Amino acid sequence: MVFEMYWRHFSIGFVIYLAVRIGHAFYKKFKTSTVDKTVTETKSVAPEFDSEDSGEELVPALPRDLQYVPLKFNEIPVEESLRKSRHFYELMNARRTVRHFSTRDVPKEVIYNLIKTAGTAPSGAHTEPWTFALVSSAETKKKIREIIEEEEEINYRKRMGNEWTTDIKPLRTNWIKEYLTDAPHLILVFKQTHSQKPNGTKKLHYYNEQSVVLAAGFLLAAIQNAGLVSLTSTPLNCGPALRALLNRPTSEKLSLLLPVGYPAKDCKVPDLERKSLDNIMLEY
Ligand code: IYR
Repeated sequence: MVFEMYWRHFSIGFVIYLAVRIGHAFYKKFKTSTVDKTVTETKSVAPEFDSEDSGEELVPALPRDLQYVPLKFNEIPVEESLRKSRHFYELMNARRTVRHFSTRDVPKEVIYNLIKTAGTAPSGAHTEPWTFALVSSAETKKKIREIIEEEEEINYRKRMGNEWTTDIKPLRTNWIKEYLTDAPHLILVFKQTHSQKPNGTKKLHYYNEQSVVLAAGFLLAAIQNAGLVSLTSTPLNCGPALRALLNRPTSEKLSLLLPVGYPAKDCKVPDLERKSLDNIMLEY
């Protein structure tokens, strides 16, 4: 009886109820998806980051009373900036990736300077999340070559697939890596995902990916500046075996392997062009 008399009211009430429920569900979904995105991005710059408070007393990784000193800044005239920037561009534009190395030695002192230069790169919260493993002994280079060639053969034959191997065919690469034993030095760049604070707690290495890649860029520039050549290689699936060979902890991941030395006598490089300024820059 009551329903028959008031069915219109009941219907309107039900529709309002449904609208509120649906609206609320959408609101919740939108809210969590924005939160999820933020968490994902935070995780990508600090993978070990946990926003939950563990309850332990936190100590900053840098000294609490960090001192400040005047910036050492040598101002140079604008004309000199122009000359130097042009000169540096020409130097860097002459850099080429080299796959054929001479066995000619390079003094270790030079390599130490290159690695010191790489270590001047900026890093997240000044964590300096890099380890440069310098390998110059013939025996260890041979072991590294064996590990890499074994994995690279599988990479080329199975893992990379047709599209990838077709794309790189003009570069005439394969799994045989003579440069690993010919070059006098190999520098393996490891990124440290975390380390330890002086009080023994875990020190998070924010932006370790970006920091290490920046350091590698500095290293490549330093190699070019020193009149040497390199190959920016990323040995696929070799990280754990190389880490074990060099006794590095699991908190370190292999980022890059750079052979450093002189080019082989008749070394040829592909005739490639670089994009022009118009193609890499937008001005606003
Ligand atoms: N890492 C392999 C394959 C390779 C991949 C790319 I991308 C290159 O630009 C060149 C080679 C190798 O070093 O042979």
